[in-house]
Amino acid sequence: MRTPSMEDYLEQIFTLIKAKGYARVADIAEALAVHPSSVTKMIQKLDKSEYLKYEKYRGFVLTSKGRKLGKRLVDRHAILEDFLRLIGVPETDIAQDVEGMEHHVGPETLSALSDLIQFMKDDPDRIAAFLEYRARGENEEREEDAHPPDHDASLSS
Ligand SMILES: [Mn+2]
Repeated sequence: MRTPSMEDYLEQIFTLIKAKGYARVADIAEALAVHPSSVTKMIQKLDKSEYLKYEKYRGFVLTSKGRKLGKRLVDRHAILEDFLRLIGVPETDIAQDVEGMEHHVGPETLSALSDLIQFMKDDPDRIAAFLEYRARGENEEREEDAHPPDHDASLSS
């Protein structure tokens, strides 16, 4: 498994604070499946970059810079998740794929994806047409596997 990045930490911290009002090292460690000492190290790094203010024994709070970026990261995650779900990616793949994709998606791509999602949702027929198109393709592939095309027949026709 890949090592969570600074963005993953900030995203997780923002999510925890939004849900519970605070983020504890143990909760962050559990959510990201890392050792608590890695969390402490990253918190110090985020503190140095002024995304949060770390106070020993008292925990930490996000700065406005940290809140702003945290929100952007959480939104980006949500948009990508929405997008994959919309195009019919199985739930079992969505979480892992978003984790891999999100760090590479720039604002222009995200904005285009966001518009595409809206475009599709504005008219559910568009989504239905796409899903149907994909289902048809999959059926054709299955048929081709079952009956490999006869080359002589296709040449003579
Ligand atoms: Mn994420």
